[in-house]
Amino acid sequence: MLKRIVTIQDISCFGKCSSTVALPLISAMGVETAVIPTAVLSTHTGGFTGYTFRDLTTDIPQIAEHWKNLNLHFDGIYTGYLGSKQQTQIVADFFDNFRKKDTTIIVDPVMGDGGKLYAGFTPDFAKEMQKICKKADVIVPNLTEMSLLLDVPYPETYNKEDIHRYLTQLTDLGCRIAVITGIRDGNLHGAIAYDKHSGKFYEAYREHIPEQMHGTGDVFASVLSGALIRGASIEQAITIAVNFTTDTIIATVDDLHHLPHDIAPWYGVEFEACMDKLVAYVQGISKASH
Ligand code: PXL
Repeated sequence: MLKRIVTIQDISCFGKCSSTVALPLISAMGVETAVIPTAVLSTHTGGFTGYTFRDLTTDIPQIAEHWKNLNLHFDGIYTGYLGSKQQTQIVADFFDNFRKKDTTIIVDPVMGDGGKLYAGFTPDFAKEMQKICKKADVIVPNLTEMSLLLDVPYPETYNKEDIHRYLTQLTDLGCRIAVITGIRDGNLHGAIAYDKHSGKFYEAYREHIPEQMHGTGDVFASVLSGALIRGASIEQAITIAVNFTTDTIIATVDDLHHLPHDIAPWYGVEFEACMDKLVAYVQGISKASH
């Protein structure tokens, strides 16, 4: 039976992030992908100036109401960039209305990166974001979002013990599994997860590519969501997400140098060139579980 996810995040019309990444990637993983756009922007906010921003806060409850009448069922709910603080309550209500016992809820608490908030966000957004992290099964912050959620300083340096402590504190917010992305360890780059049910930590790494590219967090969270819904364990899911995200970064490096140096990172990663790898990773999940 085809599995179905709904992803709740913005549409950035240009710039390959959020819904325009989640839709193709999760679909390629063999999972139907419904969308609820939280806002429509002409581009993402990570570099471009002068972008348009249409807030869709009042549309979301109406979409949810219609879907409730249709009795739609979702195997996964995956949330990302929200368009307003009020949307955290609306999304929390959506979880309550659509969660069945077999639904997996993945929250990417999108708020910032590199120790800085994204344009339009204030630190108090974190208190609101905690509300939906509490109701999630899996949360996927980067180090900046972890520091906002836990109200600790952004860690410029850290060791594995620090990350393990942050992860357990993140699960204390109420979710079962926390994954911190963008972890550096020498020449490696990856993610560490903690599952409070098993009490275990899991890690996945690939080589660090010293280039800045926008939208990689959304690639990671989308692939993680698709893998979990296809039945991967959290260990398999972070391995696939780290591998695929790194594949897309490597595929983009050459073309990056054909664009002006300052704007190139804004154009996102060339995940389109790596779809065959994604399909192969998904086939690996079925083999592992049969
Ligand atoms: O990639 C996260 C993201 C999603 N959506 C919008 C953004 C960003 C990050 O800058 O601006 C609109």
